[in-house]
Amino acid sequence: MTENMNKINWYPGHMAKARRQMEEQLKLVDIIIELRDARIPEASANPLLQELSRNKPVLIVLNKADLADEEKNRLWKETFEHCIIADSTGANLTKTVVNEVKEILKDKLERAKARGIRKKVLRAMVVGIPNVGKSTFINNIVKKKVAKAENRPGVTKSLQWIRINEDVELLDTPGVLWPKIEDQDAARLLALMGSINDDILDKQELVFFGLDYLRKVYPGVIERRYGVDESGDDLLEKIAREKLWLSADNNVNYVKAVDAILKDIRSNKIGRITWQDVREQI
Ligand SMILES: Nc1nc2c(ncn2[C@@H]2O[C@H](COP(=O)(O)OP(=O)(O)OP(=O)(O)O)[C@@H](O)[C@H]2O)c(=O)[nH]1
Ligand SMILES: [Mg+2]
Repeated sequence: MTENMNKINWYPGHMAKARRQMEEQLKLVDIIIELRDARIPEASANPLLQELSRNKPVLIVLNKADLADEEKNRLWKETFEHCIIADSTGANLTKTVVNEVKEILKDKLERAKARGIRKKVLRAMVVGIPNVGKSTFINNIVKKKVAKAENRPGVTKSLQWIRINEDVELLDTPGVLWPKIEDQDAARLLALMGSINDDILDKQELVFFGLDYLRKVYPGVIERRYGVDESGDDLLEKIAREKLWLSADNNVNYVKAVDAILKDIRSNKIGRITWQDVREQI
């Protein structure tokens, strides 16, 4: 048995390549727009991206905010210097994002103007972990389906510049994770939200973890969704029996139950849930 057995890690070749290409493009970029998953604002921060973004201003977008706890969205927003809360599948975000970018780059724009450069195109690189919604966010901003978006990680494979208007260009990038995920609590949350290829995951373990967190932090939500008493060690079994996720011989069909619950957790079928709290500042 190797040391890494059962560890969650996913770093396919296209991510390493994307990282190199993002580094190359970085010199053309005025600002980085980093999408985080509002449900896991800390675990969805990629250390590689932090390295990449050195010296560039960063606008944090807490995306999928419609799936996260509204109150916690507000608390998280306060912890970042520049941050917007977004649902990229919802109302148009162009104005909010363009205004925010211009405000952050105000000094730079003024300097350009002073040097007689009339029109400076602002270039923003949109980065973030797989499946966080980068392509959807860009489509929302350009009001067109220019970037392919699907509900699985690893859809965007190459970099693509997209023009919003005469002032701003965005660069869509593939979601990148990092070669070795040291923090396995973060890895588990990434997996639970669907940012890691399901084929390599122990989904049952994820669901146990998920149900446990829900009954601790959001008491009542499991009961409301599945109509079962949420206490006890046999919660998964109780849910499966109540929902009739059974095999022919009347035993619990764990594969079916686990897949169904995981799907519910990833959409907002269980409710708006945030899986990480702002830590107390010491
Ligand atoms: N509810 C909700 N769903 C979203 C939001 N943004 C994106 N999605 C969904 O999340 C899934 C992934 O979106 P993509 O835009 O493909 O994500 P991506 O970050 O480009 O993914 P990769 O290219 O694989 O790295 C899609 O099913 C989107 O519809 C959001 O703000 N709220
Ligand atoms: Mg994409």
